Parts: sequence; structure tokens; C-alpha cells
Amino acid sequence: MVFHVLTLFPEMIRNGCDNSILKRAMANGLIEVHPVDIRQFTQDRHGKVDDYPYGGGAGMLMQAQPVFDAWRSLQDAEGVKKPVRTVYVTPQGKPFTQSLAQELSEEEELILLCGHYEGIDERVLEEVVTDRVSIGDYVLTGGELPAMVMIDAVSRLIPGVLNNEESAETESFDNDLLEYPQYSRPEEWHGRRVPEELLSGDHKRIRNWRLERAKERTREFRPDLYEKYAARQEIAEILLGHKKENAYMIDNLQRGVAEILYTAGDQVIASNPGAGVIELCCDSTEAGRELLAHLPEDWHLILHNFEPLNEILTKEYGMEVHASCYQSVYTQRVSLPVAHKDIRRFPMEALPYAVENYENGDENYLRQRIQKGELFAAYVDGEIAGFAGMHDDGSLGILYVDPKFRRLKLGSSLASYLVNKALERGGIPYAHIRENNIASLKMQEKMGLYTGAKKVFWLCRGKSGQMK
Ligand code: 9D3
Repeated sequence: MVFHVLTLFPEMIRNGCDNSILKRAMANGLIEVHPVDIRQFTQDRHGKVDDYPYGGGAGMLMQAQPVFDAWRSLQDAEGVKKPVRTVYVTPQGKPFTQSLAQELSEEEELILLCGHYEGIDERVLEEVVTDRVSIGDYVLTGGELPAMVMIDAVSRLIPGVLNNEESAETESFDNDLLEYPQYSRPEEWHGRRVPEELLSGDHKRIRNWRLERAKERTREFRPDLYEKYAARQEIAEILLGHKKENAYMIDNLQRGVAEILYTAGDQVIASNPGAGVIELCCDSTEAGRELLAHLPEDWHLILHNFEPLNEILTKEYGMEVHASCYQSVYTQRVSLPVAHKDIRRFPMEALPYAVENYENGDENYLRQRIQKGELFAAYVDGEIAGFAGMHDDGSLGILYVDPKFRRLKLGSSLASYLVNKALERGGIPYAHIRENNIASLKMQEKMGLYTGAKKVFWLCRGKSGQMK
């Protein structure tokens, strides 16, 4: 990832990168940070870059010319893929969140524009800016610290920037809850003992204690988050009555990746923004219509489990049924044995191998799966012999085993590996299998996944049925 930072204070950016993790990432070529000094681009003889605002008011504004020329110097540079996303850091922007950090980490190159004084002439912003982002509701003296905050948050999501130990903690399911309190040696300090649950060695008890403390803290310090968490859990609880039919919705609610749009009893419409999917669970046409009245503005993929809705969605909403699938669900909570030991994260270098061998091998989708650490490779003698991964909605899939290695039961090892991953995240392991894929259904059943009585349907509108 290459960050270009347009600023009047390039030193602040250089100094901001002076920490061990970012330094190491730069040394390893994983990120590049290039401050661009806007002042170098002024045409004013005295190096002036600011002037008074028309209409009066306090302070000075950065003028359009130097900002524009600094920006254009990047667009003209060789090797820059155009158009590059240009983020203006400003108190008048949308809030910077983890999901925006995730989205930005998928870009190859970013331009961050830092304002100073009272801001920047609006006309140049209209010409170059693609996003306006604020880091919170407080007033700083300039955009350099916010730019550094964004560089830091985005960089740590780039594969390889954190080592395994550092990234392990980010893997844990956050689910909109604040983290539980933690303790290290000694067992007693200033007369305060480490909570005995943590010393018990009983994993279930420890997990439970941590969850309760996390809920407590969230309720106290972030009632906004807690309310959302509680609402999701409550509905997930109801939907569990038909676990095999509702698995996708329960999983997404439990993991906190779907946000409830509207609900009436056990009828739910939710949005999974990360996957770009609108999800519905209902069991009558009437309820389906009620849910569809709460569709947001921007959607192109719908997942639901009530067949008669297909007619409404195709006739009245101009959608197309992209896939009719059986839903296989792993209903227990205990992890499965994985016979093949050498399964690891799929390396980006092997992307062409995945593209070549996955039937539905959309390169961008696979690249994104690998980048998010959602694709896993089985190795035999140091060579990739197969792979499997999680889709954006959390379903298990993308399974491939090299014909040379078909004797080794790698397929079921990979599938079990995914089941265990899904369990670790606190969701329900489930897979969507096209209705004509009998072989895959058989394998799922052999592994102890159960197929629900209702099929699920993927519908899309506009561009092809690829996710995102
Ligand atoms: C005219 C009133 N001021 C807005 C409240 C002007 C102004 C103050 C401070 C304009 C820019 C700044 C400097 N801040 C940033 O550039 C900035 C920022 C911030 O101050 N808080 C949170 N996020 C951000 S992102 C950029």
C-alpha cells in the first residue's frame, strides 16, 4: 500500500511513522508513506499558500492552486494507477471507522489531503476529493494527526504488517462489544487478586467470564453499542428455533456483521454491509412484503429463505435468481478433527493458482478473500494441494483439491478446518450448496453438516451475481 500525504507539514508525517510496527512494515516494503509538501507547488513568489476567505470570517484558507498542483503531481507520476482515491481529512467528514479502514486497506494507493488554517478553497476539493473523513468530534489544529491515525489503522490490516502474535487478537470476534479486562503476573498485586475464573483452567468458564465482563463494560461505557448487541442476540435467539433454515441470519447476527433493518417477531431483514448483501428470513408472503418495505437505498444482492419471495423480487424489483441452494449447517459447538495437519493461510503469491483452479475464479474476489485472510491452503511437501475459504457472508466454500492429491481426503480436512474457524469466531458454520451439486452435499453430510428443509436463494440486480 502506498500512501501519499499532501500537507504543509511533511515532517509531522515523517515523525508519525517513527514507530516500530510502521517502520518494520516500511522496511519490508509492505507500505510506503510519501509526504508531499504542498508549499513546494505554490506559484506565489513568497511561498504563500493561504489567503483570506471571501465573505469574511476568522482566519485564512489554503488556496486552490498549490493544493491542485501538488495533487496533480501524483496523478502525473509514472506507475500511479489512476484515478487514485483521494481522502480529505476534515472535521466536516464522515466518521472514520474500522469498516472504512478495512475498505481503504483494499486499495493499492491512497492520497490523503491534510488541511490547515480554517480549511481549503472548496473548488479544488470538488475537483480532486473522493472521500471526506473525520476522526471524531473534537477540534485539532490540522489534518496531519488524523492522516497518521488513518495510516496506522489501515496499515495494520495489510497482510504481513502485524506478525502472527500481534494479529491473533484482531481475529477474535469483536461483535460490537468492548474488550474484557486482562491480567498478567503476579497473581496478587497491591492486594488485588486476579479473578479466580481466569486461574481455573476451565475454558468454558473463562470464556463465559470474559463475555460477561465485556457486556458489563459495553453497557456502562457504550450503551449505543450495547443496545445493538442486545437486539441482535435477542433475534438470533428466536431464529435458533429453526437453526438449519436460518443459519446465515443467525451467524451474521451473532458475529455482529449484520445490522438489523427491521424486525417483527421472527421475521427479519438485515444488512451485511461488508458483504454487500441484504438478508431476509420470513415464512409468509405478507411478512416478506413488510420486510421489503424496509429495503435501504443501495442494494444489489439479496439472500432469503422463502421461495415465494422470488416471484415478487423478480417481477416487482427487477431482480434475477442467481442461485438456489441447499443450506448445510453444522449444528454442534464442538470442533471437528482435522486429519491433514499442514493447513495455513493462503499466500498472495499463489493468487494465480487460485484463479486458475476455482471454477468461479473472479480474480478480484479471490484477491480480496486472500487479503482478508479468509482463504486457506493445504500443503503437501511444501506445495499447495488444495484450498478452501470463507465467503463474505461467512459461509464456507471456495473448495478445491488438486486432482493429483485427491486420495488424501484433503477436501474434508479443509472443510473441517473451516468449520472450526467459523466456530472460533462465535458463529454457526454453514455452507450454501447449489441444488444440483449432489457430490458436495454428500460430502457435507458425511462431515456431520445437516441440510435444512428450506432452500435459500441468492438474487441480484444490475451487474453479475458476484459478491461485491
Ligand atoms: C471554522 C471552524 N473550524 C471547524 C471546527 C475550522 C477548523 C478547525 C480545525 C478546520 C480544520 C481544523 C483542523 N482539523 C482537521 O483538519 C481535522 C480533524 C479534526 O479537527 N477533528 C477530527 N477529525 C479531523 S480530520 C481533520
